[in-house]
Amino acid sequence: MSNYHIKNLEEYYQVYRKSVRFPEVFWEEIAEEHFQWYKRWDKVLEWDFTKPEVKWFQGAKLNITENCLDRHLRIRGDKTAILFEPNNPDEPSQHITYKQLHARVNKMANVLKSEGIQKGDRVCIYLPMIPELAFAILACARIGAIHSVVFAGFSSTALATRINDCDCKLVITSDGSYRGSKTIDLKGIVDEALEKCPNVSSVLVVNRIDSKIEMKEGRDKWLQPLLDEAFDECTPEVMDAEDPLFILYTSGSTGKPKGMVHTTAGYMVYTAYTFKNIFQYREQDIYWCTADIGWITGHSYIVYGPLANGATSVMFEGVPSYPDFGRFWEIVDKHKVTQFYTAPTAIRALAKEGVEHIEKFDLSSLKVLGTVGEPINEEAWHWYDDNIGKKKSPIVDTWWQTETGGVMISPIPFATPTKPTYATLPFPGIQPALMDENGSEIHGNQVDGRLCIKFPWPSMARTIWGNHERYRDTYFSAFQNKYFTGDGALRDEVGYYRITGRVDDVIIVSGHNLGTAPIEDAINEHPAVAESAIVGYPHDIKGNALYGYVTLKETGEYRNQDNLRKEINQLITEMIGPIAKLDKIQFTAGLPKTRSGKIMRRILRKIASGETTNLGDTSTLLNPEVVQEIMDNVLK
Ligand code: 7RM
Repeated sequence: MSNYHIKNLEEYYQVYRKSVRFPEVFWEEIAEEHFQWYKRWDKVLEWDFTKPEVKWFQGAKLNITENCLDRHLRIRGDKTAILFEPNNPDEPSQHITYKQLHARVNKMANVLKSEGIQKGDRVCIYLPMIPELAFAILACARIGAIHSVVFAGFSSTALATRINDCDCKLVITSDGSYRGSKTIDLKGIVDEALEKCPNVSSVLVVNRIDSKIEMKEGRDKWLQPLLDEAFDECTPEVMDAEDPLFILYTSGSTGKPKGMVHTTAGYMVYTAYTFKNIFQYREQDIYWCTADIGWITGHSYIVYGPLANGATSVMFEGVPSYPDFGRFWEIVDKHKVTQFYTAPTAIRALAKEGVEHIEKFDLSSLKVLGTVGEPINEEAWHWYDDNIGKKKSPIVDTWWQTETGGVMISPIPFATPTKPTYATLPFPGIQPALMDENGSEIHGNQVDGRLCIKFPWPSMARTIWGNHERYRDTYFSAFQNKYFTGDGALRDEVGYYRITGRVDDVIIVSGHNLGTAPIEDAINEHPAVAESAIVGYPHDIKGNALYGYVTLKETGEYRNQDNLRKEINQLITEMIGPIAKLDKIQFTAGLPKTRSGKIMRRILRKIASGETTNLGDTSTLLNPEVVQEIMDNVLK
């Protein structure tokens, strides 16, 4: 009996029940049947959410790249592993076979070794969506180095913070990147960041755009000549199940970004198993996830999950709007994509452009459509279903997080009947709970509450790099003995979940998590600014947009200062990146506060969303007069 590929709803419930009653047996069977281990585990699971401590497959020895590469060579060595589609449609696609991928990863692993990188060292990867990004990730995993990929849209300050937080020794980057009709000077950003990173001793540079860049003597090297010289075999490092595989930063509602630490065996087992089921993956499929590998979606469902299954994973360098809004559909048609996985913000942006961009292309290869990153609204869901899936491809609305490593709540195509805006049912092994504000679990259906998970799953993050206490405080202190997701959810009459959104100060803009605190910190750096508060408000395409309320040190004529608006956004771009720029900035005489001095964001959120009458309970307000002033001058 193989419980690897779930085929219908009855089987789902059967597998799910088993995964809850006998979690260790359940995961052990999957781990045993589908992966290669140098040594078997001594114990499947050990856990204690009060510490918190979670260990899966303790005692096992493995290398994840052996599972993603070597074991495929004999049976599918000439099959395409990575199908690279460049930004420029006139540049040829690259079909990188498992054999070629293996050789290129091994070469890169040997280069890293010759640069002095050893097991446990941290390597920062700051690259655009080019094949070298996948090679670099796997090369680190090959030698047991811990990769920390930083999305190449982050600014030099954000990059420096991340490099220093986990003390990376080496950075892999490129001269620049293509983004639609523009190029971006990535190496320049790295140079600026490294002025603040004394411990980075070497930088390996991929030549992507053939630009003239400065190479710092003794620190910077072009990667290609080193690869040309390197041997194409590198014995995989033997890793413990719980050895860290990677660090990936995610924004918190306060403080600096959190370096989520994922470990080897559990992450591999869970991402591979979810990939296969959620996309109903079959050997001949061409799978495409449009995310950037700089986010968890790309780590788990462009690189590790698909490759562990021997799949063909499309990697797209460009943007949905270049050369025009038909690009995604052109690629689906060109490569006969069978599974397509994207974000609601992309769907909404494409829906706005009209169907003529779709009609030119044959989308009949598609079997499964996926969405991830934020709640999908009903209109976008139907547009996707009607125009892309032609009502015959199930939509998997997959809910999960950087912290969870893999998809947690999602339909299983052809098994779970879908329902617009619902992520539907927990994946086998996942035990959700809805909690009320007093910390009690809410049982039964047709209820809503805060979404927690009450039992460990293999791919959960094990800690925050260098700050286990923050890990405990953030995720395991709000509700006793449970992992708190930070999201709110409701459960309908049949037990389907609908994620309603964040209940903390994280705002999801175009699918990117942004903490309000770091943006406010950036604004407050401006010499003219006294105080600021950021809230989200609904936006047609981005899901949420950012509204900033800013008070100035010098009052007087403060309301219309477009230069100041530009300067503030410039500061945010420098400190975080363009994704965090504010859509609207209102200068105000003051911010509404409670008697204890807390900014009442709830009120600001309502005003930014266009609410003018029902502001809820304002009885604890210290300064009601500012609310009227803010409402009178709200930006439409
Ligand atoms: C994979 C990813 C995590 C946050 C999460 C939610 C939101 C993600 C959905 C969703 C509703 C979904 N990781 N979120 N997927 N909300 N429906 N299908 O996005 O760490 O970047 O973000 O994203 O709020 O907590 S993430």
